[in-house]
Formats: sequence, structure tokens, C-alpha cells
Amino acid sequence: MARKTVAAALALVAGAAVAVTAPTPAQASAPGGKDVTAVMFEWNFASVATACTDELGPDGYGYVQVSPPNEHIQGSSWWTAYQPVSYKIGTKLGDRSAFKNMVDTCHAAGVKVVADTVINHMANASGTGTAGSAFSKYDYPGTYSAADMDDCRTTVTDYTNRWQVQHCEMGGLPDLDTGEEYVRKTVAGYLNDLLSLGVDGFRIDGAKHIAEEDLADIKSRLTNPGVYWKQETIGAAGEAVQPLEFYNTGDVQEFHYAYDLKRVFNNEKLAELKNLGESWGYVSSGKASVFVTNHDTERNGGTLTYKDGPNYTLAHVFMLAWPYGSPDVHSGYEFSDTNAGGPNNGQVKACYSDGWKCQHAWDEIAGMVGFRNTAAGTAVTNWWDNGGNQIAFGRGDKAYVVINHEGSALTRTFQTSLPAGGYCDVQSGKGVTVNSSGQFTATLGANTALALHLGAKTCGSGGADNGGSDGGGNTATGASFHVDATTQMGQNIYVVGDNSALGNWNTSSALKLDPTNYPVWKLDLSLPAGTSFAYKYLRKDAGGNVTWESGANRTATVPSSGVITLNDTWRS
Ligand code: ARE
Repeated sequence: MARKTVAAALALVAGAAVAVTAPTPAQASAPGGKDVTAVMFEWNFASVATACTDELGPDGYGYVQVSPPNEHIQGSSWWTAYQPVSYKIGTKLGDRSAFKNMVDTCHAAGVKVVADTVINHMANASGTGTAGSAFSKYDYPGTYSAADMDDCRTTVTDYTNRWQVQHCEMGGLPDLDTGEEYVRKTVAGYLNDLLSLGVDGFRIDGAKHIAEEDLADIKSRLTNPGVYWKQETIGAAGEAVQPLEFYNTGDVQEFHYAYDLKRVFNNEKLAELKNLGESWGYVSSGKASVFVTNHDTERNGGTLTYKDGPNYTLAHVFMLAWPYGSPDVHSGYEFSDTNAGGPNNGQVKACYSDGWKCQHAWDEIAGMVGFRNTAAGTAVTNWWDNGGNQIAFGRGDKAYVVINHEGSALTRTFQTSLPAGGYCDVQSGKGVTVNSSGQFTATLGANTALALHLGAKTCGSGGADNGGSDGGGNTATGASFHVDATTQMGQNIYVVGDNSALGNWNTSSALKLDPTNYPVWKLDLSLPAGTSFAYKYLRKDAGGNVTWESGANRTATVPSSGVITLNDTWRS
């Protein structure tokens, strides 16, 4: 199916008189050794800044992408952000100084900033924008007037018609005449303003609705014409405008990758993923921006969403482990109404509160960002599959991942190319030992993964679990801690107790619990059968300040076989 798509695309490109554009430095794939972008959809700028410091920087994300920062129509729906009124920086997400502070804070945390930019069209409405500018349809005083709009004033209906796609109104939104000098200059002025604030890259919204030569002209006017540039070109089969045309200006979002991950994870076999990439008809890897879901497709059913449970989580593990394209991790919020904007006007008081999903911080996803950075530049090695939904592969001699997407456990000795030694499985936080032949034996529960890389040799104090290094990722006997505890942004819950595995009451050796199922924090710890122990939970803030829960020490005893499950509630 995908192969036919590209054949059709190539035929169309060959047949159409594709305009030859001015040479512009093309930025191939997210530059720098760290190519994962966290897309903080509808997060306000102050909350993005905090996330850069607390999570995105430490986890190794190279980029953060923010929702459109320019003035747009007012309203509670998220899509108001896609109806520009002016290019002033000012929305419910924050003003110019909040934006600048966010860029500076993210840079200090080692994270570059991509802005979602809406430059194809203006607002289909009248009123006052989010920064106080009065406007009406086709007239945006101080920015554009009716003369700057394209001549076609009807909605795009026929996507096989190039002229219509690039000159008429997408969804009824007044289309800017980007062939015009004043419009090109004004759009470039906006992008240069963002560059002056320190922005490192742009997602070009609706790129396929703009002629590539117009984009190339605009890009050539930038103070940094080599800026990272990621275009929403989509590439639907049979359409006139296809992603390949946009290579000259930058990267293109490969939507088929996300559609195919949904199909394979929901209905087919992971073993098929063995050659996922250009041979599936995709754009070339160095030009591809990929994702499991984005803000449109999580609402229109095109891709997996957070509602798909382990299929969604494991698809992220695969995407981050697999060397194709530059991945975006969409971090959004729960919704039942597809129009609903971000909770609290974009303020994230704490991850996993008020509906914020914080996918970027899920252990299974965040742990794979370090894996990807370590594996950068290496090829797939040691592929194994069971012909069904269990796969494993290495990345050179740097990393190795196993994904068990069957409904039952997988126990196996895996052959890697990793150097012998101890590793931390960044999925479970448990220790794994690779022997001198590059092998390790492990048991993975149904719908779980295991991932090892040279950058995570030990499960350190920041890891999810410091316990049992049993060489196989198994917890034969031990304790499963669960504590219901509410926290603020930057705070984490730890457990500490009266034996060495539990840190001997030393708060700096306390074990961090996993908030994936917030407000319930969880940790599985290997302990010898029959161990009686005392323990208590504590909270640490971003500065490392410790707050103990109140009351007496808790006690428990590990059974002679299996695990004791402790269901506790934080005592404030
Ligand atoms: C809103 C209302 C509309 C109304 C319009 C104008 O919902 O009912 O007509 O305003 O008054 C987002 C929302 C839209 C919203 C818009 C402006 O999704 O619902 O419209 O903001 O507020 C096409 C484009 C592609 C675009 C998708 C949504 O090619 O570029 O449609 N995606 C981007 C963003 C969107 C955003 C916009 C563009 C607009 O990611 O979030 O819209 O800035 C085939 C084609 C695709 C086509 C698709 C859907 O698959 O191949 O190219 O995508 O159909 O038509």
C-alpha cells in the first residue's frame, strides 16, 4: 500500500512542472546529536520553561516545540491558535517576555526551541485578537489588508488541483498571497523576530498550501537561512502537492509512518517492522520528521492516541529505538470534546494533574530518549522476531531493545552486540547483566519492553528502581510499593527503609517511585524471601529538599515466594 503511494507521488512530481527554487541551505533532519522533539501542545510558556529544566533537559530531548506564539483569535478551543490576527507575540500561553524567558530557560537546560508557525493564512473571523488588535476577515490592520490575500476566495475542495490547494482557502481561512513581495517580507519579518528571541526552528503549518518557491524565498530572507525547518506536507495519495517537492527548504513530516504504526500495532505483526523506512515508500530518513501522533491525528482517529494503552506506549518505544527520521513526542492532555483547549489556559501545575498527560515524561518514553541519543549514527543489528508480535534489535554495539507485544510473557536469551557488563533496563529500572558473548536472559511481561544502552550502565538514584540486579530483569521475590500521593511540578516521591536495598534510612539513597499512574506512584523492588523491613515515603522537590510523610515507620515482610504488594496512602 505504502509503496504504491510513493510511486504515485513520484509520478505526480515528475509530471508536474515543479518550480525550480533559489538555492537555500536545506537543513536535513533535526541538527545536533539529540534529535528528539517534545511537542508541548497547548502548554503555556512558563510551564514549558519548567519542563525544560525538570524533565526535557535531563532526559536528553534536543528540542521542544511550542504552540503558535503569535496573536490569534480569542476563544477556548485549541484551534483558535491557527487563526492569526497579527505577528505580535501574545496569546493565553504568555506574552513576549514569557516567551523569551522560556527560550532562555530551555537553552540553559540544553534544549532548543521550535515554534509552530502559521504563515499560510489569517483568521476567518472579526473581533479583537489575543494581544488586543482589532481585525476583520481580510483586514488585519498593521499587518495585512485585503490586497495581500490570494485572489481565490473559495474553500479548497479538490486536493488533486495544485493551483486550488495553494491559492484558495484551506478550511475557509483567508489565504495569504505568498507570491507577493510585501507578504514574503512580512512573514520573514515575523520569523526573524522569533529568531531574534532565540528560536532554533520552525514547524511550518499547512506547508503544502504554500508554493515551495515562496517558502524558499521567505527562508532566504532569514537571519539564519539554515534554521531547522519542519514542514506539514502530509503526502496523501493521489494529491497534487507532495512532500518530495519540499526537500529544498527542509524536513517534511512523514504522516504515513504514524498511520502505519497504528495499523501494525493495532492489527498486524511487529515482525513486519523489520525494514520500516524508505522501502515502505517513505521520504528519505534524513528528511523525515516522524511521530506516533500529533494534535490533529489524535483527534481525527488517524493515529494511535493515549487512549490506546500499551499499543501507544510501545509504538513510542519502537519509534525512539528505530533509526528512521527525527521523532516528535506529542505531549498533550485528555479530552472528550475534540475542540477543548488545554486545561487551565495552558498552565501545568503538575504533570498528571488536571488532565495533562505529560507523555514526554513517561518512564517508557523518557528512558528511550537517552537510548536514542546513545545509539545515534548506528545501524540496526541482531534483529530477532517470533514471526508475530515479539521483536528485538540492537543499534550497533551501543544499544539493544526488546518489545513484547503479545498477550503473554516472553522468556528468552537474547543475542546482542553489547559489551559485557551490567546495564539498567531503562523501561523497568531493573539491572540486567550481559555476558561475555553479548547475551542476556530476561523475562518480559505481556505488552512490556526492555531497553539497554551504554549510557545507562547502572540504575542510579534517579532511576525507577535500584533493586535486584538478578541478571534477568526478573523480580523473583520482593515488594511492590504503591503509594497514592499528590505532588506539585518538580516534586517526586521516594521510599527509604532499614536495609541496604532501601537505602538504610539515608534520604540521598532513597528510591524514586514511578508516577506513570499518578497519583499512584509505584516501585517494584527485589528483596530476599522472608525479609522483614521498615520503610517510609518521602517527597523531594527540584532542589532536593526532603519532606517526610508523617506518622510511624511502616513495616512489611517479603513472602517465601513472590511479591508483597503494598497499597499505601501518603500521610501528610
Ligand atoms: C476552524 C474550524 C473550521 C472552520 C475554520 C475556519 O474548525 O470548521 O472552517 O476554523 O473558520 C486547525 C483545526 C481546524 C480549524 C483551524 C483554524 O484543525 O479545524 O478550523 O485550526 O482554527 C488540511 C491541511 C492541513 C491542516 C489540516 C487540519 O492540509 O494543513 O487540514 N493542518 C494544520 C494544523 C491544524 C490547523 C491548520 C492546519 C490550519 O495542523 O491544526 O487547523 O492552520 C486530507 C488532506 C490534508 C487535509 C485533510 C483535512 O487528508 O490530505 O491536507 O489537511 O484532508 O482536510
